[in-house]
Amino acid sequence: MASSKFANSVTVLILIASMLGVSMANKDWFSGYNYTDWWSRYGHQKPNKTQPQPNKIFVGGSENWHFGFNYSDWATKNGPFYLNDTLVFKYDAPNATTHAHSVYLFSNYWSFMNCDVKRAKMVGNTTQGVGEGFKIVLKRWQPYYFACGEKDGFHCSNGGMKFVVMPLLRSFFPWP
Ligand SMILES: *[C@@H]1O[C@H](CO)[C@@H](O)[C@H](O)[C@H]1NC(C)=O
Ligand SMILES: *[C@@H]1O[C@H](CO)[C@@H](O)[C@H](O)[C@H]1NC(C)=O
Ligand SMILES: *[C@@H]1O[C@H](CO)[C@@H](O)[C@H](O)[C@H]1NC(C)=O
Ligand SMILES: *[C@@H]1O[C@H](CO)[C@@H](O)[C@H](O)[C@H]1NC(C)=O
Ligand SMILES: *[C@@H]1O[C@H](CO)[C@@H](O)[C@H](O)[C@H]1NC(C)=O
Ligand SMILES: *[C@@H]1O[C@H](CO)[C@@H](O)[C@H](O)[C@H]1NC(C)=O
Ligand SMILES: [Cu+2]
Repeated sequence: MASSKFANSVTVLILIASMLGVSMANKDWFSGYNYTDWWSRYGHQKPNKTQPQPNKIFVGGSENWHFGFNYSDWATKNGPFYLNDTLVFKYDAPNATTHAHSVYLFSNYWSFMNCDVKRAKMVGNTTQGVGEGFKIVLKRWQPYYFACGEKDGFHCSNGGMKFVVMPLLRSFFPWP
């Protein structure tokens, strides 16, 4: 019993020794990376405390907010958006030739999918898109389900005037 334990200890010692030997032999492995160089490049940098500023995004870009444009597609291609970013909806006031538009927020995904504007909340009425446009700040970390509420949801379901935005948190560690 005792001798076999002793034998095991020896085996372990030999194993350790051989591992050390291997790592000693591979000592050069560490020198492949120039730490002095790394330090001179990054070591002295202080984390950049200046936060990136929130953006102002014009919904639809130069297309503004109108019937027959795919805003889901626009949102995918122009996202992601971040907390405290401002979305600006620009649309003309209705007259004899221009259709009315508005901005509604749905409380959940299913209302959004079904364009159930009756259960949505109007945030921008038909005249608020004029001039500087209707502005909304993405203050909360939640999905925002936007749509036009006109023609009982027709602009939402058939006019492409709907999109969802999930504002992201900007990086906690903006370094390096
Ligand atoms: C490592 O980088 C420092 C600073 O750039 C340089 O002075 C030094 O020569 C480099 N050492 C090697 C071994 O490349
Ligand atoms: C830190 O932020 C400022 C202001 O945004 C920027 O001008 C500068 O280049 C940044 N520095 C680094 C090291 O990222
Ligand atoms: C709008 O674009 C999205 C994503 O690109 C696509 O899945 C969807 O089918 C498009 N909708 C219409 C009505 O073309
Ligand atoms: C957004 O703005 C509010 C009010 O200005 C501020 O208290 C909050 O920290 C901001 N949030 C982020 C994630 O920048
Ligand atoms: C309706 O409004 C549009 C955009 O503001 C304008 O171009 C057009 O001339 C107006 N039409 C009438 C009949 O007032
Ligand atoms: C839209 O809202 C603005 C500001 O709250 C108000 O002055 C205007 O009368 C409203 N327009 C309509 C058509 O309800
Ligand atoms: Cu509309």
